[in-house]
Amino acid sequence: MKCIVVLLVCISIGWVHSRKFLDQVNIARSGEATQSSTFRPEYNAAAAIDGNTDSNLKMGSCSHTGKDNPAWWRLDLKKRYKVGRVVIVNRKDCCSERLLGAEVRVGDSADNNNPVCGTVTNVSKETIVVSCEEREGRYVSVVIPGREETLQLCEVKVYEPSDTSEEILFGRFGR
Ligand SMILES: [Ca+2]
Repeated sequence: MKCIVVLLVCISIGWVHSRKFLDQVNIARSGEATQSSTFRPEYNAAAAIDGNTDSNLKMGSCSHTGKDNPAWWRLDLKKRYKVGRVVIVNRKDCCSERLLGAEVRVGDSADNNNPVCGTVTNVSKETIVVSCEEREGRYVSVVIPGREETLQLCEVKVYEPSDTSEEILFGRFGR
């Protein structure tokens, strides 16, 4: 009997936490994206916030700049938010190394000149999670500083602070 009670309590706690994951909203979806240049019209900045995490460029859901210095992508959240995590889905069918050194910046400056909250140092996995530790701002930028480069983002998800990772549960299929 005692075991059953303990089991039910554990299931209940798990369910409450699961709801918490499900309720977390990707605030990037309601923002507006721009980028330094657009390689082809179908690779526009908005492709990185269309809710589709397909990492094959040819599927038409990745943003892709020309070769710029610096190459950048910027999301206007339309109002100030505290940012907990930024989840980037990198291009996987080719050229994932182009994202190395990219900085995620959060702040109120519309020219990308905001504090850096994380740098991409590993592109071995297509999903990259950057913790922004509740930095506040209206703009989230991804910038590749210091070299001429192409910036490709198959999805960028932005979450307000939370104590958990939706990616663990939903992975690429997250909202
Ligand atoms: Ca996409």
